[in-house]
Amino acid sequence: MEIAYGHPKSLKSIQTKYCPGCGHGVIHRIIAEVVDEMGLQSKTIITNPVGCSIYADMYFDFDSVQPAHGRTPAASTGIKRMLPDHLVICYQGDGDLAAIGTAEIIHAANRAEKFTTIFVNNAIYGMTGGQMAPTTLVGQHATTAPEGRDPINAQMGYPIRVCELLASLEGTKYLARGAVNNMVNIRRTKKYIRKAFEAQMRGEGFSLIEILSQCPTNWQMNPVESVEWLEKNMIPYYHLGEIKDTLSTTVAPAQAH
Ligand SMILES: Cc1ncc(C[n+]2csc(CCOP(=O)(O)OP(=O)(O)O)c2C)c(N)n1
Repeated sequence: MEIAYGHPKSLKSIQTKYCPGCGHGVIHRIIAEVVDEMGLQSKTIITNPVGCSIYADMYFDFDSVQPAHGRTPAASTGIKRMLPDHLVICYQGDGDLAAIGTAEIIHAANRAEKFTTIFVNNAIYGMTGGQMAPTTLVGQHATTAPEGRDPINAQMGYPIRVCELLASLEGTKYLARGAVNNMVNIRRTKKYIRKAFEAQMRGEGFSLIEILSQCPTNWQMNPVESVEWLEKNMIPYYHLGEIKDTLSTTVAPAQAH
């Protein structure tokens, strides 16, 4: 009961600016719960991005740095290298990570930097009012794709599957994709986050958890419709699960009989 209804210490008790139905608030909460469960509040630093979660530093009750748009992996690199015993969280939207910051994340992952990226994929630019993101689905409407994303006639490109793209890099240790559309997926996503944070604290890197998240305002739906839309359209394209797991196992090998 206390876990379900209590408030994580790592999250301040103030109302967020997020729209009704937005996934950022739930994602903040599960991150804060994991930080509390691991007893890391005083050792956690988040680099929070330009995007809707620009105010995340007002909500998390641990240290933060706000880099320029897309540059969170570079900032996280510097922080983690200087403070290797700290938990460094690189929080990014899909515009931040997969558009303006593409080079940053690819090279940080390829260098096997030992921080964890939380990649919030809501298939659109939220903060600036619904422009097409690299993750926008084919046919999905955006202010910059009023007829829907069209990779063939309008050469708008195809939606990028970031986990699968990064999986080919030797430097990536753990890549998983979750969602915040229902309790089962929220709990599963929290497990992925915990696994990545534990690996980071053992000194293993690079880890990234992609989280499919609702953006009812810019998808022009109500919160319930946005959850249904995510289930029907995003999950079939962005498959959920652990995409790559090359972490050193802590489980003893099975006995031979
Ligand atoms: C250098 C720079 N270029 C462009 C912008 C404008 N800008 C602010 S937020 C944003 C997109 C954010 O989208 P995303 O990363 O998907 O996060 P969301 O808001 O959806 O959570 C853009 C293009 C900026 N602030 N700085």
